[in-house]
Amino acid sequence: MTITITAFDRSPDGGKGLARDTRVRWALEEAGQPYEVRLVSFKAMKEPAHLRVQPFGQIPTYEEGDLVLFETGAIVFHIAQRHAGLLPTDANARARAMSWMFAAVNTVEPPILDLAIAKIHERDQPWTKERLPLVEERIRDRLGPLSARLGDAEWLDGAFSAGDLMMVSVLLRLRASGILDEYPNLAAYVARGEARPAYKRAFEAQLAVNTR
Ligand SMILES: N[C@@H](CCC(=O)N[C@@H](CS)C(=O)NCC(=O)O)C(=O)O
Repeated sequence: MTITITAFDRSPDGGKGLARDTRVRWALEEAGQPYEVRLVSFKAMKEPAHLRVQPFGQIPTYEEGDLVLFETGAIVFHIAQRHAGLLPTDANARARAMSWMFAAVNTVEPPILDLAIAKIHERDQPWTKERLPLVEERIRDRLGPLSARLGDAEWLDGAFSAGDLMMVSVLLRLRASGILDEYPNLAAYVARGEARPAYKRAFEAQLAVNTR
């Protein structure tokens, strides 16, 4: 069955790979699954046809026959469950990988998003200059323990998993801020993720869309 995902017609990042379709493309590449992409404009994302697929008018989405999914955590988990390569076979190790997936989207991503919002959408607000250091501190509150847990390991819990795929994807958004480099083992962890052939294919595919 054909898998179709949605992505920005023109990503605001111009192809840096930070839009969330990249993590879905990456999961599909790791799983060796071909997919098609339906590009949507900002206007189309808020129209009824797209809202039926993604209630919040966002990308990415995932369609496979009758199955329609939104939320990257759910999409990557679905791909990981259906195909080998993204979740361990041992039940307990699988459950732990899921903990890292949730940690990525629920614990680490929110303060990173706050920083993007503060820098882009709230940059002209009179209180932004005062607020920024607080937002950055909340990111460090997450990266410190994450860095301690990773230590010298290659991945968060044994072999590379969907947990790492989500965590690396979330951390990538921090690179431009310089905060990631304060944690050399996390910067190296992200670089290991980016060095994976599947990531490179996903990155190139989204770049091709944004440089066409
Ligand atoms: N929690 C959602 C977030 C989706 C999301 O924020 N997508 C962004 C692109 S990376 C988007 O569509 N932004 C436009 C908007 O929210 O209007 C997920 O992980 O899928």
